[in-house]
Formats: sequence, C-alpha cells, structure tokens
Amino acid sequence: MANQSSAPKGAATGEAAVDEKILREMYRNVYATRQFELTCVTLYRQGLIRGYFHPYLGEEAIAAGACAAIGRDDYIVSTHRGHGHCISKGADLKLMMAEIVGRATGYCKGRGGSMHISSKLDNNLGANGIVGAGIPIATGAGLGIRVKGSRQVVIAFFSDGASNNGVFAESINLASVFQLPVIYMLENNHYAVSTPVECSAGDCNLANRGPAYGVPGVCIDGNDAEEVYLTTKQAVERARRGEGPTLIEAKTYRHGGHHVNDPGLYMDQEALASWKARDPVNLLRAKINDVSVKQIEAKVDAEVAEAVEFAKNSPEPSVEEFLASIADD
Ligand SMILES: Cc1ncc(C[n+]2csc(CCOP(=O)(O)OP(=O)(O)O)c2C)c(N)n1
Repeated sequence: MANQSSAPKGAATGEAAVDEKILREMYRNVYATRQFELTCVTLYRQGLIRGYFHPYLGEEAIAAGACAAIGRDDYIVSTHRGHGHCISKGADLKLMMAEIVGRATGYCKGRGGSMHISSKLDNNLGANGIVGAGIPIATGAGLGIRVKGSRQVVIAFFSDGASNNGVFAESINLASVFQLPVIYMLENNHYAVSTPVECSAGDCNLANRGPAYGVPGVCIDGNDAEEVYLTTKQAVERARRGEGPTLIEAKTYRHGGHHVNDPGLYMDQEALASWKARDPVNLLRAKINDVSVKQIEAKVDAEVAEAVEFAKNSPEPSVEEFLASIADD
C-alpha cells in the first residue's frame, strides 16, 4: 500500500548520549506509569473503578521522554489516555489513584475520574474526554506565554485520531502565524478506537502535515524514551528562542484495545507482537545499571501500594459538599 506508516527516521542521531540522571528520571516515570496502570486494571476488574479507563500501556516512553525535556514551570495538555502525562509531569500517585477510584481526596475531589485529571501545581492543564479539545487549549496557553513574555513552553499531547479534527489545523496554523512556543506531540498509536490510521489519513506519516503550516515536522520512534527526550529538547530550545512551534510525530502502538473493556481483536496481531517486542519499559531498563533499576522499582512499587491504600481509605465525595460548591459558583 502506498499510504503506509513508514518507520521513524530518528531525528536525534548525532546527539550526545543522554545523561544518566535523565535516564533514571525517565525510567522512574515509564515504570511508574506501567505499574500504576496495571494496578488500575486490577482494581477495575474488582469493581473499584467505574466508567471508562484508557490504558497508556506501550506508549509510556513518549510522556516520560517529553516531560524530561521541560521544567516544572512549563505546561502540558493531556488527553483521555493521560495517566502517563500526569505521572511524568510530577503528579502525586495518591491523588491520582483517589481520583480514579472516585474519592473526595482525588485531584478533582473524585468527580472527574481518569479522563479529567489536572494539576495547577504541576502546570498540567488537564486531561480531556473530548478528542482534540486539548490542542486549542495548549495553543491558547502558548499565546498567553507570548503575551506575558515568559520563557515557558507548552506540550500538547494528542493522538492520530485527534489530528484529523479541524481544530488541529486551526491551532497549528495560528501557532505558526504567531510563532507560539508550543510543541505538538502527536502520539501515533496507529488506531482511533478500532480505525487504523491507514484508513483515516490520506498520508499516514502525520509529521508531513507540519510543513504545510510552516512548522517543522519530525517523525520519531515513540518507544525510545531517549529519542523522544532529545527531539523534544531541540523543539523546546527552538520554542524558547522564539522560533515557534514544532510538530513531533512519535510512532508507537497500543498494547491492547482502546479501553480496558475492549479486547482489541481487530488489531494487526503481527504488528502488535513486533511493537511489544520493543516494549518501551524494557528498552529503557536495558540502558540503566541494575542497582539503580532495583532501587527505582522498589520505590515505585511502594508508592503505588501506598496510593491504593490511600484511595481505598478515603471517603467518597459527599452530596452536601457538591451542592455547596455549585452554590459558590
Ligand atoms: C470530539 C469527540 N469525538 C469522538 C469521541 C469518542 N472517542 C473517544 S476516544 C476516540 C478515539 C480517539 O483516537 P485518538 O485521537 O487516535 O486517540 P487514542 O485513543 O488512540 O489515544 C473517540 C473517537 C470523543 N470523545 N470526542
């Protein structure tokens, strides 16, 4: 097929190796995201989590690599598949778990759940249940930064399905015209629910869309945290110099169906197996010494267990408190 998703070219070739400290930070975040979500899947099966839950399993290196390239003061905007973004931007696992389990101690007092986590403290402008809706929010934040005159940047995380919404075209065009400090991080996991990217995009190498708007488009391996980090770092430096936005297409693959109750039987099993063989957690683990790996994993395992206990022991949101909060508005 002419319109096939080609292998990433690897924008970061020739860069110096990534600092060990950054590798450890990224590994903490990919491993924490993996363990946090696997634990959530178990809690979901036990009936403790209700509604939808969209795992980021297999895509963890994108959030970890991108967030390692920005500071606490910089912004992110997330998606309905946003746990990895939140964790990599510094979210407290206890408050996340409480939110997902629907407890009053959660990030949104237990009223938002998995798809609505945001944190002012981390400059995380929020997950979003409306596909593509985060893209203009990020662009607006970029305009805000430009007006304020600060050196901050914004990363807009979104996926291939969202990139077909009109709002993507409007947003990236505006960012190009105003040279806004926005990094458009397109997580191409090859499916929008059950629709393969080959069936929804005229040219499924989605980085090619950037130059149409005067924006550099870079295609990378989204399972390689180092490559994501190095490419994002270049885009961030460019944005801080006032040279405008970058579109990064990070190719990856969901490890399962669209959400926790979708067996994903429509997925290309051969492609799935080959992406799973390049598991982002394993790829990064192989680059770090065993002692550090053990320390990081033990600490994260304890944090996840503590988060579960915290959530289970937290009260459910009260009707009285909810009604009082509406009255305040
Ligand atoms: C505006 C809008 N249209 C449709 C939906 C239903 N929906 C939820 S997730 C999804 C697929 C999104 O695909 P993509 O952007 O590729 O993200 P992914 O799930 O692959 O991470 C759709 C169509 C929605 N939530 N919002």
